[in-house]
Amino acid sequence: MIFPENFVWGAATASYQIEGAVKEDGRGQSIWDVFSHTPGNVAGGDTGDVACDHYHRHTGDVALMRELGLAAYRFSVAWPRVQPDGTGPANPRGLAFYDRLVDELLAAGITPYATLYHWDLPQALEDRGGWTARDTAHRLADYAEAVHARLGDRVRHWTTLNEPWVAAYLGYGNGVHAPGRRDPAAAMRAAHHLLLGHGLAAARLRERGAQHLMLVVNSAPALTPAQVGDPSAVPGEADAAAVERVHALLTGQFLDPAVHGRYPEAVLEAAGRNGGTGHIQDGDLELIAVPIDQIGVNYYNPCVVEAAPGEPADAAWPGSEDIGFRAAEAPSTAMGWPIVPDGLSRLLVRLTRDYPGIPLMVTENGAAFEDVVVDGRVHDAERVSFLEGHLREAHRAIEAGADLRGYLVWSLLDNFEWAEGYRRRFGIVHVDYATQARTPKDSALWFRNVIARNGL
Ligand code: PNW
Repeated sequence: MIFPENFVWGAATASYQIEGAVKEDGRGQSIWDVFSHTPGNVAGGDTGDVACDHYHRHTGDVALMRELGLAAYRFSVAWPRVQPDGTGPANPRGLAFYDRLVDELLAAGITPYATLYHWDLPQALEDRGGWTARDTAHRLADYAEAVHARLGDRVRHWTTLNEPWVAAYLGYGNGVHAPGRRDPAAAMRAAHHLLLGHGLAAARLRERGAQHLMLVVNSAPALTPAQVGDPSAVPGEADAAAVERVHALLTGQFLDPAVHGRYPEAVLEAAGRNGGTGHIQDGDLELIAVPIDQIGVNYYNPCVVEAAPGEPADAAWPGSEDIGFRAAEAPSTAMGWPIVPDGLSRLLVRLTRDYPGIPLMVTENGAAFEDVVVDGRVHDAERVSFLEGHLREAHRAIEAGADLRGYLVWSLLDNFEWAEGYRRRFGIVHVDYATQARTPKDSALWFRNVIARNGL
């Protein structure tokens, strides 16, 4: 099972999840510093204060990436390192860290993929309304310009946002993520302002000559319980409508505006019943629909739903009031997420159909398991089988016509898994947080072979 020539193999991380060094070189506070330091928000009271100490260990970590044969490394830039208060002149000491990292990656023959926003909003901006405030979108564009001015001569691949659905609905809807607000109307405003920020930042990067622009969404096919494990199952009318609505709320809400310059009807209806659509101003959709060069897809598991009038609404899903969210009948990871590899092929094929002409990249795929180091090894056979199963489906999608250009595993390192803290390990490299020792798991050694032979 060989992948196309020039298929991009790599791994991904995010700033707050690995860097630590939260007070160094003038870094300001982010919403995740405040949120994780507020008791009750993160399992075990964990914070990103130290994390993988990548800020001090980046040289060794890049050497590790090279040993694994990664062709690409997707990282994110911490906005509060660049602009401690989210506005104003850039902090050169904060940018210098990414400058060093990029130079090391290039020297190792690894292509840097920079993400501008992977959820660590400067707290000073949150104090002015965060993503519920329209101004934050303009601030993102200024920040994007500052980062591009420093790194744009060497970084060719730029992502504006990572998973705006999570940032909006877990951050402002059900409060599971920072800033921990619980208000569906706020979440819908946040989603729009994130999109506006994407468009304004993308336009700014384009003006500066950026050529590979990507928006990264967490996407998943919506499936009925019967469709899990049975691609031939055909849902009834009501269930099919539920599936389409969930798809519109999760994926269409972001990709339809960004690519086609329009919102799905289901999103406008949900906004109408949750605070109104007044925040969507004339001309916004034109600003949002700046052409992008690639769609990044983070896939973990499908959304299993069925029509269920009278179910209590899920706080993270305004617009889904008559839809029931179900557990899939499938084995699951340590996150409790069902393992459904063919969800990936279904998704990639659909995205190619809905957004033709825009290449796709799997920007995250991976799983948490209960990994233990035994005699210097981590035998994570479950992760190997998870990754292998998903790669088979990625290959199948390509054969079915999906324009898939690369695959990045989440994650390079075990790291701060947001509300789950350090107890959930997604890395292909194990991290002992007491010593910061890195141990490549069996999955890392397996992945090195996959990369070397460009397939399975
Ligand atoms: C993604 N959910 O987050 C992120 O991009 C990563 O930073 C994260 O570590 C990874 O997936 C694994 O979780 C998500 O609850 C976090 O639906 C939570 C959800 C989805 C994605």
